[in-house]
Formats: sequence, structure tokens, C-alpha cells
Amino acid sequence: MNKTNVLTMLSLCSAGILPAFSEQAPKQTRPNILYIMSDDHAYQAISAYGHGLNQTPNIDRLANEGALFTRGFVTNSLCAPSRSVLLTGKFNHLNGKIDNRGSFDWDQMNFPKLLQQNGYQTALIGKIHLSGNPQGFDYSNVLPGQGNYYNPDFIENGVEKQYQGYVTTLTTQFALDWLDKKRDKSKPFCLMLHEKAPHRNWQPEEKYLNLYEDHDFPVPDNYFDDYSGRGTAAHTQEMEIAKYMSWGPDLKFENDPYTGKPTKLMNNLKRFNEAQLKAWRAAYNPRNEAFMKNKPEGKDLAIWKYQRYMRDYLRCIKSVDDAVGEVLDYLKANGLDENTIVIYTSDQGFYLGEHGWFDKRFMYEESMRTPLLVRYPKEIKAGTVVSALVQNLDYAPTILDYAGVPKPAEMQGESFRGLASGKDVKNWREAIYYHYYEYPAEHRVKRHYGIRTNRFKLIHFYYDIDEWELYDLEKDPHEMHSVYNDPAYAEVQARLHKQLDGLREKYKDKPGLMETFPAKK
Ligand code: SGN
Ligand code: CA
Repeated sequence: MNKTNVLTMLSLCSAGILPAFSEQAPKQTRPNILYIMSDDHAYQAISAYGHGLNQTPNIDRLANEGALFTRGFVTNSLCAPSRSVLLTGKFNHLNGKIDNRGSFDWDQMNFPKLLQQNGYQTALIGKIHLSGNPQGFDYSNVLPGQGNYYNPDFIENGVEKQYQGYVTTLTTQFALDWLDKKRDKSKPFCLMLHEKAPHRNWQPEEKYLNLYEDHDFPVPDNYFDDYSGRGTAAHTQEMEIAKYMSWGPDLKFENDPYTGKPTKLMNNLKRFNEAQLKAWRAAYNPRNEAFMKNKPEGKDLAIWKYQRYMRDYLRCIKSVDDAVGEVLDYLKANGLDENTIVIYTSDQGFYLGEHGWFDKRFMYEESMRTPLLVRYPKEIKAGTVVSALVQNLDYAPTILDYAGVPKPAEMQGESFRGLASGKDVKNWREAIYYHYYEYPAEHRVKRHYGIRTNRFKLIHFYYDIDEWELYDLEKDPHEMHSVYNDPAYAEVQARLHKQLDGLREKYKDKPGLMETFPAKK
């Protein structure tokens, strides 16, 4: 190749038109990527984050041997929108998937497509919750919609089939099977392993049905929050454990303890085989009978519900943690652990009783934040802690960066590769942008957008209200008291408004743009 040809090749590579690396390039220069994401896994329920609720020794391995991000956030705390941001590196107002309803445009650019074009083998296994056939994957085996915990259907490369077994175990098995037998081992891989658990309504694996039964979890200090100090949105949500958990699928009663009528739990249990049903009833029936004998009331009942929720939720996480251990062991046993970047995250955070809530959606901390742990021994020192503001918007650019593939101009996130390897990254962002749209809908969390800096959070609730909230996270980490219009914060407020306008402009989220996606009543 002469000099001009080399230069042409280089410029075509950097424009993303030609593969960034030729097929002959030494394989070890291109790392594998194992992206593990669970559904609704709160950072409070990962022991590496230090909340002391439960133990997740396998997920913790990623933090002990790699980096733990303490300020990882999503741009919209809901499943399908979060996944669309992950794939495209673009905010929802530009990738079109603003809420869980409506279709997703798979024809648009996504990072697995770019990896594929650059010689990677790609696979998507587990929950994706985006309608249509996944694009960008050499292999896909996904749950339809939300999927089921027991004996679920999977759609393998477009063909749907029911499998016997527990969803977390099956998803992990399919992932190991692809790694071991189905992929082209001459190419680097990007495997997206998406666990359904611990999504509502928290059906534990048979072997964990009794785990934590004798353990009482600490009740958050603001469990009996009365929402004073905040605006309409916090008062009108439908996320309170005490009020909105169903006796059937959520709290596991086959008959309503007050009316005696059959609950909807049986709909869920229809997929169970006899042995599974037997194990399930052996676990829940005696507990439910004990409840019937001594029905708690008022605050005691609210705490009882919290305990049942936490036990089931954390049981589901136990299986997820096992799964992470299995894949990490596989990488190690097969000599893949040094050259594979392992990422663990969730599609958003979750309330574990804070403000009395379950679910997510709000820009308040527990749902806007999400766990993020990254292991890559070649670049990331064991025990690294990153406190810079990062978002799921950054995942696609980061993965492309590690793979040596140029980031397309339309991607809005930034690579956090430098932060993970402990570099002092100059000019890293000082604020992040959030926008939630799914209203009116289940849980009735009003539409809102806002900005979060290291210390402050400014939120605008809109659509059928027009209210602002401002939090000083240093003085009020649990967001109990909005200081919007408090004269002591006048300067901060003005600055945040300006910064928010700047972010909306930077990310091209124009006032009124969301009206192009009319809310369904
Ligand atoms: C289901 C749940 C909701 C949850 C949404 C979205 N209800 O509808 O509690 O908010 O999913 O979750 S359930 O009774 O059917 O479980 S998401 O993670 O997919 O966005
Ligand atoms: Ca989710």
C-alpha cells in the first residue's frame, strides 16, 4: 500500500465507513464485551454499594477486581426507553422510544450493528422489551415482552418456543451455550446478557423460596413519608407498597385475605408444572395461613407488606448473582477473563421502600440512579471507585471506544473509558439531563424533565401540571424538602435553570417536541 492509500484507509476508518481493524489484526487488541443487565435491580441491593441489605458476592467481584460507579444514572427510568438509549446512545426524543408503549425503530443505527460491521460477533440473550426483531445481532434469543419467570417462552432468531425451567437459569444457560458452542471463535464477541429478574412480580427460583424467611429487613427511615415538602407529583403517584401492591401476584395470596375471592395469582401460576406449584405452595401457604390468624393492621400491615416484598425481590436477586458468578467462572476457566470487558448494570434503579414506594419512573435518586460496575483488568485497577456523573447514554460510546470503533456523530453520550481507568478526565460533564414521559399510565407518575449536578437537582413536572422542585442533595440526600423559590437558593435556582436550558439545547430536546408522541388515554 502506498502512502496515499494508507491515508485514505485511515480516514475511511475514522469515518466509520471501513472496518476500524482488518480481519488480520491481532485478535488480542480487540477486547470481548460481556454486557450484563438485569431488570429493576436497585443499587441498594448490591452489597458492593454498602447498603447492607443483602450479599451479592459475585456481582461484587466486578467492583473488587474493577470499577464501581457511584453516580451512574439513566436518562428515563423505565424499561424500554432505557434499553433504546443503551442501544442507540441517543435520548428518547431522538430515538423515538419515549415510553413502554408504541413500537421501536430497529432500522436506526445501534452500537451492536457497528460492532458487527467491524468484525465482532454479537448476541442478545434475555429480556429486551422492544417490539420487532432485534437488529445488529448474529444471534438473538429473547423473551417476548416482559417474559415469564417460570417455563418462559423465548424467541430464538425469530422462532418462539416454550422452555421448562426458571428464567434466570435459562437465560444464563443460553448465554453460556452461545459462548461455548454457537459463536465464531475467530472473532471478538459482544454478548448482551439481559436478565428479566428482579422485575415485578418477583417470583423466586424454587431453591430460594425460603431464603430470608426468618430475616427482617431494616425499614427505610422515610417509609412513612407523607410527601409534605414536595409538590403534586409525589402526592398523586400510585407506587406505595402499603396501598398499591396486589394481594395476588405481588403478595402471593391465591385468595384475597379480606374478601376470600380468588386473586389473579393463579394466572401467573398457570405456567407452573406440578412440582413447581407444590414447592411454591409449600413455601407460601403456611406463611399466608399465619397471616390470616394474626392479621396486622395499619403501620404493622404496611411493614408486613414491605418484608414480604423485600424477601421475594432479594430472592430473585440471589439467582441473578449466581448467574453472574457462573459467567465469570466460565470466562476464567476458558482464558477469556483478561481480554473481556464485563459490565454489570440495570435498566434503571428501583425503590425498596424509600418514600414508601416500589417501582421507579421518578427523577428522585433511587430510581434515576442505577448500578454500574465494570471489570477489565488490562486497564482498570482493582477497587477503582468513580464518582463522576455518567449515564446509560454513555454505554454505547464507551463500548465502541473499547472496541476501537469510531463513535457516530449522532450518538449523544461520551465514553467513560478514561474515567474507569482512573485518568483525570478534563472537562467531564458537570450535569446530566433526564426526561420521563409515561403519563397517564400505571403508577401515575407525572411527566417531568430536569437536571442533576453533583449537588443539586431541578425538576419540572408538566403536562397536566406546571410545577418545579429543587433539591440540595448535600443537605437533603433523601429529597424530602424542595427548596424551589426559597430565597436562600435564588442564585442556585437561576443557575440551574440556565444550565437546564443549555442541556435541552445541547441534546436537542425542544419544548413541545414530546407532543409529537401523543399520550394514550
Ligand atoms: C409492569 C408492572 C409495573 C411496571 C411496568 C414497567 N406491573 O406493567 O409495575 O412499572 O411493568 O416496568 S405488573 O403488575 O404487570 O408487574 S418496566 O421495567 O418494564 O419498565
Ligand atoms: Ca425495568
